[in-house]
Amino acid sequence: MNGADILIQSLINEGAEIIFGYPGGAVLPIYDALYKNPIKHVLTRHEQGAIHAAEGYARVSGKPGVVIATSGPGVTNLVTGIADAMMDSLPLVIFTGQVAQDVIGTDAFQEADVMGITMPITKYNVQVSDMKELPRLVKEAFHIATTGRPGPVLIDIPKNISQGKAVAHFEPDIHLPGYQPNLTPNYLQIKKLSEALSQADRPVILAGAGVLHAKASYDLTEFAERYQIPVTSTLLGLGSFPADHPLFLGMAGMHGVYAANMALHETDLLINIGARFDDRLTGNLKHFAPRAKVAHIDVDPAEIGKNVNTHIPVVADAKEALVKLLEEDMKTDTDNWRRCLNQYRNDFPLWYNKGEQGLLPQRLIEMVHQYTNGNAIVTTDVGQHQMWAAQYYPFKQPHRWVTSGGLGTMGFGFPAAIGAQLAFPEENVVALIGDGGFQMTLQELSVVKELNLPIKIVILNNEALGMVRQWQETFYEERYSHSIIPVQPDFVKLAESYGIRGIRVINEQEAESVFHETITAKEPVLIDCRIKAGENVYPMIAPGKGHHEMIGVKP
Ligand SMILES: Cc1ncc(C[n+]2csc(CCOP(=O)(O)OP(=O)(O)O)c2C)c(N)n1
Ligand SMILES: [Mg+2]
Repeated sequence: MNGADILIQSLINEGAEIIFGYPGGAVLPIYDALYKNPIKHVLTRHEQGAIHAAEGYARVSGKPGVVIATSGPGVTNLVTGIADAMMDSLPLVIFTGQVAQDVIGTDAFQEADVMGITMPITKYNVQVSDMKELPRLVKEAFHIATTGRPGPVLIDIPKNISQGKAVAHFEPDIHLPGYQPNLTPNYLQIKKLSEALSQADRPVILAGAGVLHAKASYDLTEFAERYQIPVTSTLLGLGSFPADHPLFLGMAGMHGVYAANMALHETDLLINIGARFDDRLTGNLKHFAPRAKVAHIDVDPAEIGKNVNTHIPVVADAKEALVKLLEEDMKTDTDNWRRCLNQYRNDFPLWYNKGEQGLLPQRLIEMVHQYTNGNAIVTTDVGQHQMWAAQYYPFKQPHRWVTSGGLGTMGFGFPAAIGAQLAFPEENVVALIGDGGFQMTLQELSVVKELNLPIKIVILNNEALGMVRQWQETFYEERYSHSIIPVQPDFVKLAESYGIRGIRVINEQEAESVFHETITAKEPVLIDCRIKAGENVYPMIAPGKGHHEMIGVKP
């Protein structure tokens, strides 16, 4: 077999169902192998589209997303997506073409230092130096990407390797002595956490994406219910606990719900399960959870104590830790605490100016929620619309929320919807996208048409880089420097030029009837929603402030 055939056979052996990619000189042998092989390949129209689609696929399915790109510009076009997957712990296996081994280091045509460029943004990267190693490297790549804390793994393949011939052995042993993720919690730490819980008056759980990666949502629900512990979540943790559950306080953080942020401020035992304590969640660390004993369950030991001083570290898979905690027998009494938080919830709920003229973005998301019965897979881009989606589309189930949390990548949401739809062809996938971000990856409309993917692209069009505009209004005395978009394409005609149905809505009534008619239709539709310009996301923790200092909170 040649190296490319060995690669494709190794992918099939790993159970890969679909590859997102883009061809070029250094991967021609691999594309030739794909020509002969039935494995499904989706040709996106830009490598960034391929990698975000793979992320969307991985996020909803839990399976690794597989990507192929050529050397040089092919790889550099992947960089944003690799960094995004690294920040949000998404399992990807990426294959990049490289110039032939004898010209590496000569500035050969389309040569880039892929290993150097991707070293800090991959969980692991390796360049193949011997073709016989390929089956083992592929197996190890899938293993590393999907175990412990998931992440992107990259294999760089020089062209002479994919072209050359060898006899391959397809049952390689994995040999990774330095990589042994610890999944099982230390018993003494579980004991300490149980004791702290039985002594606590005001415990709260902070659920992060680690709960989702560990598929531990049901264990989390059981744990919270058994001990009547209120639950809040990070942006990426949404869906890990049912949003309609009486113990759920809502999302915490910069645009979180007042009750959730006050729970973090007033708690005496903060149980972080699989969250990174990033700055958008914690606000000013000096004011973060000032009265709390902090317990942190995380499969990645490097996370513990990284940002927040931690009293009870538990290095473990979230599910294994919760199962062990459920074996303990504790007494808790959280009646007063829950009464207090319910009071906050009732007194300071999310609000918007319901009576106002125009199409309000918050109302629009509520309508999308209503017409999809709260069951859609929702992807978003980055900006105001992302925060409104997080606030106004409550998820009852896990693995339906696809957003770029860590890197905050504009251009993510639309291609991610393609990957999510390919993972679950029968599900209702709605991409909630800003007019700015859509213009970064809209070329993938071509893929939607080609594969007839019934994605609904809902553009929350405020003719602005809304989140930038909001910060300029609030913190830069309304100096709107380069945040208003003066010229836009006609998004309806744009969709039509790709052969996709496009509809414009300018008020609530139109939006209502269009969502009613199209949001669960079996064909792709782009809906250009002209939302009220100048609307802001509230409440908010301003930069440098603590959870107790939120602005835009209204009784
Ligand atoms: C690739 C990239 N460039 C710049 C930014 C900074 N940024 C964050 S939100 C935002 C505005 C996004 O505008 P739009 O897509 O229209 O969404 P809106 O905020 O209006 O809902 C910008 C420029 C980013 N997050 N990603
Ligand atoms: Mg916008």
